[in-house]
Amino acid sequence: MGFPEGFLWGGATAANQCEGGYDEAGRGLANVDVMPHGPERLRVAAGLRKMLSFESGFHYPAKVAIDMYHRYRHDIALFGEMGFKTYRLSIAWTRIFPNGDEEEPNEEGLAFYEKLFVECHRHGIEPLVTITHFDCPIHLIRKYGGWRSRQLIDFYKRLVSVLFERYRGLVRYWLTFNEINMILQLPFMGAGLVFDESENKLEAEARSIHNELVASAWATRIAHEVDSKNLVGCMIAAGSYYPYSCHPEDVRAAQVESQANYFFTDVQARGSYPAFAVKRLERDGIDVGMTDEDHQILAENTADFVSFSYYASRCAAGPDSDAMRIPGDFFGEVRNPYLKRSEWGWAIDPLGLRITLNDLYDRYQKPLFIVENGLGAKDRIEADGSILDDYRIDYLRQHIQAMRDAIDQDGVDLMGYTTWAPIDLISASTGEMSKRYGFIYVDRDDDGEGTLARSRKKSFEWYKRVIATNGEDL
Ligand code: BGP
Repeated sequence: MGFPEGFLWGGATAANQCEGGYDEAGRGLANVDVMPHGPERLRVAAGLRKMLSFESGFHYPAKVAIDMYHRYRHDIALFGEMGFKTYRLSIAWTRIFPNGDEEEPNEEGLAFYEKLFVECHRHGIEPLVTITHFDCPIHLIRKYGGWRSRQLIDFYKRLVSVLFERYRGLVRYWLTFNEINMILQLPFMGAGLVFDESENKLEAEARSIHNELVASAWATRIAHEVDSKNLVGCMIAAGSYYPYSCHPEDVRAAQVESQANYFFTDVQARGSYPAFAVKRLERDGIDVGMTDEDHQILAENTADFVSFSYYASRCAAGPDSDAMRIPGDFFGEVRNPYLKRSEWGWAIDPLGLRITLNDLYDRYQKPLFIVENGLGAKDRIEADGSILDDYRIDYLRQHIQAMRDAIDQDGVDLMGYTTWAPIDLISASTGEMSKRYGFIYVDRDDDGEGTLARSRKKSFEWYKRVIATNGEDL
């Protein structure tokens, strides 16, 4: 009993949040490069602000990030020391195709990731590669309007074909789009969308979503054609919706919210638009541009496994409810009174992870993979240089326990678990360093100052033991 043999323990990062080296070896610029830190960041992420530029006077964290571009050997060695079985990382599209629409890839970019994957294998670590983690080449945004354009499907197909060919034998596990459903909250980050005031925003979003879903299905097909050993997963930001109360209006509100969330994985794991989505599009008078070929590609190329991030459960209430609402909250606007929250207001709910695992497994009956889970917190350095992050250990311990219950008692098929993030990096939502997730501390502050030196926190030894005992010793 307990975690199955071969369970994939590890950690997850994203290129723009850790690599830096934004203009090295022929790399082009992406949307995530021009997102400043501070309050302006979320307006840009939401597509409400015209793209900024490096000259604007803001601090752009992705320029240097934690400099993993130059330090990956050292960082991967630390992951190896913790006993990682897998390391989830993302490819920066603009290292491979600097503009996104070239015919030929950039050899230096391809060579970089090849070295990185070889390094992983030297430490017995299987790479798990996210093809796009919130990145889209700026050129594709300027020239084609981002994922609004069907042409991006072709550019993405070219990208994935190059990756699958080049990394055959080095990479088996692939994810097509990180948190594909976050396009609803973060359309610039998720799809390179910047809105004109006159534009039908709903339609632009729906078309972009459709194009990404079709691109994802093509990627799955090409991956299997290139190497039958390839396994391709879809990926959403999960977290089940609870009704605020048993009032039917609250229950219905939770159902509607979860359908909107699961819509993405419904298409990716089942191969067609669910009935509620078809009706919704009809009601809104939106045409996503579905072709006969799209229908077929979606139907024939469903994901091999369903992966997701889990930070919090969510809560929904009917329009007349007296529930407390938090405008702009990422994880649902309704505050769950039974849950404690992190310093950033994210609800902490380990049992919610077991509930989410059951929901997803019931819905899709495909293997699941938790590819992000963790606690963003401010760390304090003690006089002797140590960092005693018991709060992080407690959070992870409770979530791992919930996973074990889902496996042991509910029979959920879970392939692996990668924490977000094994090393401190730039936060996606704030663009700052002080929201830390790592077992490894990085000396860098919110203004981009610091030596970038790495050091082990208390949680480092703890996670190492968890892996060594396959989740027995928590
Ligand atoms: C997810 C993203 C990650 C990551 C994480 C934590 O939405 O996939 O990129 O950053 O959330 O969020 P944050 O960095 O905002 O704390």
